[in-house]
Order: sequence, then C-alpha cells, then structure tokens
Amino acid sequence: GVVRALSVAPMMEWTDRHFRWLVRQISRRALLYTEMVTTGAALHGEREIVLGFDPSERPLALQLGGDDPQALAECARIAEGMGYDEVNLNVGCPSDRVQGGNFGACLMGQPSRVAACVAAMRAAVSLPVTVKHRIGIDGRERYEDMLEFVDAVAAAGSDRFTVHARIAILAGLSPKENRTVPPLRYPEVYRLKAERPQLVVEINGGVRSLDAADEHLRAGVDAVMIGRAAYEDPYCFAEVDRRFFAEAEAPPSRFEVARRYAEHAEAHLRAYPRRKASAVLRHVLGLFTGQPGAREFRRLLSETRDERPPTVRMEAALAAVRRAHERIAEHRAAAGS
Ligand code: FMN
Repeated sequence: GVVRALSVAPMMEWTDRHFRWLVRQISRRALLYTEMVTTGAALHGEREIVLGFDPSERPLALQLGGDDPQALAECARIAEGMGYDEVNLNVGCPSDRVQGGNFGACLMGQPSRVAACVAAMRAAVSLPVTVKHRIGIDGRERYEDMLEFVDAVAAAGSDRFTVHARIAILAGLSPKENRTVPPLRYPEVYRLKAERPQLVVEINGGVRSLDAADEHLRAGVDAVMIGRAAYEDPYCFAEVDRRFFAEAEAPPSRFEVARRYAEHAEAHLRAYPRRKASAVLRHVLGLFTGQPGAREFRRLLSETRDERPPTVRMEAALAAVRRAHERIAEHRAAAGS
C-alpha cells in the first residue's frame, strides 16, 4: 500500500544514492526519495548515473520534474522497469531554472496540467503515482486554491499528496528563502485531510524530531516527510522502525553504521576511481550530531587533503569520538570523587 508513516524528503545534492544508502542502515522502513530528476535527464542522460540505485535503498520513490504528460509517462515506465517503488511529481520547487522549464511550484497554478501529467503516468504504470506540492504560490495563496488543485489532481488518480506546508513565492525569493520565509501553515494540511478523508495526505516542512512527527500523525495526517533534520542528524531515524512501523529490531549503533558506510564508500571509489572521496564522505558528517566528538568526527572526515582509504579515515574519526567519550567519563569521575 502507499501509506507509509515516515519518509525522507527529496533533496537536490543531498539525497543521492550514498545518503540514501546511509539512511537505510538506520531505518529499513522509512520511504526514501531520489533527488529531483528532470524528464530530460531521465530520458537522455546516462541512465545508470542519473537513475541507478542499490536495491537495498528500497522502498524508493523517483521524484520527477517536468510538465509534459507523455515524457513523464515514459519516465514512469523506465522507473517501473528499474525497480522503483513509486513515482512522484515535483510541484514544489521554486527555482528560476525550474520555473523557466514550467515545472516545479509554478504548476500549482495549472491544476489541469498537473492532472493530465498524473493521469498519463497513472495509465503508463502500476506503481503508485504521487505528488509533492506547496500550499500555494503567489496569487493562489488561499486554502481554497490548494483544495481546487488537490481535487483536480485527485480525480486524475494521485495516490498521495505530500504538502510542504507553506506557499512558495516565485517572484523575488530564492529556493532557500522559500524554505524559511513563508510561514508554516500546518492547520490547513490537517483541514485538507479532514475534508478529504479518502485521500492520503502527508505533511512536510519544519519537522525537527520524531516527537514532532508523532504530533502531526495524531492531528490526523497519514504520513510525515522530514527533510533537513534527517540530513543534519540522520541517526534521528534510529527509532523510526520500532516507533512507527512496529518492528522489533533495533538499528546498528552509530559506530557500526559509520564502519559500514566507510566500506560502502571504499567499494564505490574502487569501482569509480575518479570520484572524489569527499563527494561520498560528506553525507556521513552528521552521523554523530549532538554526541560527544561530533565536531572532531566532522572535521577529520571533511579534510580534503587526507588521501587514506575511507575505512582507515573512519577508524581515525571513530577513535576521536571514543576519546571524547572517555574525556567526559573522566570529568564525571573526577567530579564525583
Ligand atoms: N524538494 C523537492 O521536491 N525536490 C527537490 O529536489 C528538493 N531539493 C531540495 C534540496 C535541499 C538542499 C533542501 C534543503 C530542500 C529541497 N527540497 C526539494 C525541499 C524538501 O524536499 C522539503 O520540502 C523542504 O526542505 C521542507 O522540509 P524540511 O523542513 O523537513 O526540510
């Protein structure tokens, strides 16, 4: 089924296959998304580089950027053939480049076009077809505007609506500002679910913890998508499987995840010797966020001049973390004696 309680948001430059592999060591059940892939890149790019993934990343949704129903349908077929679990249409990105291509958030103003896109994808594949969108855009900022959009797209068969709970201001704000400046409007997402209970509604935007995710679920939405907080502190997903999916098993420790990731990085660099280690290691820098030694861990692994293999570097970084733990234990012992 399409209802999955927790997901990690699609994020350009961030949720590449390496970060997704990392998150999968921490949660087996959270739904993961690719970065946005334009229909042009999916259809004409080098397929393994643009769309390739490791089967362990599943369940995995491919997020597409585009506005042409036939091109999107073709991309959906490719996704299905490659083993993706879902295809998702981006109706939330406000960048100029994306607006220039008439896709992303500006499609909030063209409900019938989005409906045509979803209908074409729906007809092409048996995978769930979903949409990620905003509350609105400048000029269509009211709840009623969102409802009109959602009703049109629901009629075309969207299996889920993931609402980034703020508007995007297309004139004058950068994409980054568009993730902070327009205020969050959670109650309107709750209202959408209350007024359209048959739809699957996922809330997104500003969710910083699993406790916060829990509160949204209790307010009635079906699922919660977490973006920046998951990237900055990926181990915050450690409780997800037990808490939201009733699994019994605990995930591996941060140390174990770190070691596995270093092995993954090393294997990747062996297969692609011209890739930079930093391009892979950057995704693990947040693993010890909030823990003793986090800063040392981050510093040692982001040192670009260090050319030792990732597994060797990781052992050095973990040794620094252990020393930080020991220092704290010594302080405690000294204070207690
Ligand atoms: N949203 C998309 O739908 N597609 C993208 O490719 C995408 N790229 C992003 C890249 C970065 C670096 C960030 C920070 C966000 C991006 N977003 C993208 C938006 C996120 O998916 C999410 O909607 C937004 O960050 C709000 O959620 P959060 O507050 O939990 O981070």
